[in-house]
Amino acid sequence: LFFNNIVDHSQYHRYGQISEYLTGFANNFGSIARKRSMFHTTYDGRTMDYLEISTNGFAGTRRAILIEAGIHAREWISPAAILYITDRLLATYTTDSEAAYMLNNFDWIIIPVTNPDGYEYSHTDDRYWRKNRNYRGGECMGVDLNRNFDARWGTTGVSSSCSSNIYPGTEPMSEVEAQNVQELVADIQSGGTRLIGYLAVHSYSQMILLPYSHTLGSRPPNYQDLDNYGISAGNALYNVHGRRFQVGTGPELLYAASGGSEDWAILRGSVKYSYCYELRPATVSEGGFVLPPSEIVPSGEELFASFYNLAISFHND
Ligand code: ING
Ligand code: ZN
Repeated sequence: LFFNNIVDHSQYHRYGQISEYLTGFANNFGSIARKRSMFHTTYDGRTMDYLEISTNGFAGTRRAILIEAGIHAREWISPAAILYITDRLLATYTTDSEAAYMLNNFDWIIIPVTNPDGYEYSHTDDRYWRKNRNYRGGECMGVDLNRNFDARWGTTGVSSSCSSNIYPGTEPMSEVEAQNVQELVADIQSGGTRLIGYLAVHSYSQMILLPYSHTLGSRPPNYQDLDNYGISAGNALYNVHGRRFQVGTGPELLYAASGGSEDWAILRGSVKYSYCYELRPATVSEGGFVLPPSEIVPSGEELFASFYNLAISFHND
């Protein structure tokens, strides 16, 4: 399945290649897709590239859905599945009713790799690297970007040891990657609440996590809708390849964790619907973070169906 002959979905790609694919999308679908770079470059000097898709001329009047993939370096299926979805949205939107629905009712902001330095490091040095590559001296390298956001920062699910995989940084939003996301969301939201959905994509566990992640003790005001839409999106996903994704909050299904982008999107970003997907596989014995590349397309197919289902729920809200 190579919708445009742009992206090779049979393997995982390096960051430079992924960035070139975004260029390819923008070149081939220039009237509806454009490539952008975020304001700050990363610690290792990379640009954080993303794609904007709009079928009404980027007028900024449509509601928008943001996809945040690859914030954790080793979760390679996340950028890969999102490249599949991006390719399919662009290549089939004139011929397929699902892609048309998604693109004609929403603008999409797609960040395929939200942690480019860590992602590259997981290719070159350490396949199990998770954090960014902000140097902090001695043994201490890297901040867990999904603990760095300004959402009950530092209160649960973190370690103050800077060598820990769940080190949240020195203060909320201390990391340029998180700042970039914050500024992008502020840009989209300027003048209102245009950004209606925030979809963070991780692996692994096969789950759709609902906010809040930081504690079991508090729920967003629209929790019942979030839960209903999540269950519906889980059923849509199941109907593609029979993979069951559990639906519930982080603390219910895994553990409590503060400073996550999913919570931040609601608490600070004025986003109405926020979800955190944990893609294939279900368990470490099925590969954990090291998912065979043959599963990129099936994983992308089921996630596409799930996002389509969410788009229907958001639109009918
Ligand atoms: N998982 C998420 C993490 O950041 C998570 C899971 C998010 C749990 C939010 C609880 C709350 O730890 C991965 N795969 O990183
Ligand atoms: Zn993750």
